[in-house]
Amino acid sequence: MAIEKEQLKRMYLTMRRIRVFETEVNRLYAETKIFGFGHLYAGEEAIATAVCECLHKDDYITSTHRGHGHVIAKGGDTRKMMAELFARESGYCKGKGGSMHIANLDLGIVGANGIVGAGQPLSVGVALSIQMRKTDQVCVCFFGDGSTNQGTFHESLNLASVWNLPVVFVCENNFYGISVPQRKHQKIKNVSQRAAAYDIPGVTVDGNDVFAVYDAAMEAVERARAGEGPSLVECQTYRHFGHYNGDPAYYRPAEEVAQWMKKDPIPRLAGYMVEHGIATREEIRGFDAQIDQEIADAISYAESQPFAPVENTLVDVYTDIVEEGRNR
Ligand SMILES: Cc1ncc(C[n+]2csc(CCOP(=O)(O)OP(=O)(O)O)c2C)c(N)n1
Ligand SMILES: [Mg+2]
Repeated sequence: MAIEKEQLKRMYLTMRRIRVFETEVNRLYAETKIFGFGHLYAGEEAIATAVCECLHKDDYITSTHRGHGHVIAKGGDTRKMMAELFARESGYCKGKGGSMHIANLDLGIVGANGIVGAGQPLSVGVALSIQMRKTDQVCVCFFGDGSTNQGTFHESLNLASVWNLPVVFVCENNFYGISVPQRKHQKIKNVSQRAAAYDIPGVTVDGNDVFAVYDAAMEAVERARAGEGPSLVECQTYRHFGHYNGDPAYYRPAEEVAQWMKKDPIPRLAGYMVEHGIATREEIRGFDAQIDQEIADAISYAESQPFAPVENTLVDVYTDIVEEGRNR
């Protein structure tokens, strides 16, 4: 499926936006400007970008603990995201969700999720609601290789298959679940093999190739939108940082890291654009400068905002101790 020139430039900008956001967030954690755990998406940008390019604004996504890239690709505002990470009131979840809980229903972002394997059943629920409301929306469910050993993965694929639900399961196989390599946590080579057990289509693509992801995702999205049911798209990739911001990832062989760095999806796309006359090197440098500025602005904005007030700590929290009129 052909991608228009302007669309490709937009995709480059999105990938670069995710990369700079994550690189800066990594620095901000190290400088203790922000706190907690940050699971960075750098290296995996082609997946969220290409998949979300196949979606409409009113389509849904479910996400993971490594969710910043999904939010940005689905149209999230980097200022509101950064404010959330800085625990400021103007963040997406009023500064109370943080990195692992960014949600925004206006953008169809059902939420990042700190519980591995929790996004799959959520996506089935969303897809069931689409089917019951008889709209042509779809739900994309992003998840990692490690989560495919959870019961929730199997239950969700089974139910989505049996009920023919409009959901696209997108596995971001970065070959590790924390420090455990995929070959030690499951015997299958490709996660997509598991589609056969639920009689749904399953494909494996190079997740660092934005075109390969786009083609596979578009086919699955169109199938779901046409009422033909779920698919499993496995995108093979590699994270540039450790599992989380404090992990130096010593368990990964240097040679393996070096091999994957050569397949970095961003220079790959830039190279393609230059080679095919879609953008000049100078234009690419202009795009990079534009994104650097945008993320710098997002950080200044976040730092200028007031903290989430302590008295609102229990507001909007489902587990609030019931106090008349407070928990809405
Ligand atoms: C139910 C549950 N079990 C364990 C954890 C701890 N945990 C956090 S991330 C992670 C690994 C996830 O690996 P994968 O699904 O491949 O995603 P990746 O981090 O590689 O993107 C684990 C085990 C958790 N958060 N939730
Ligand atoms: Mg993984």
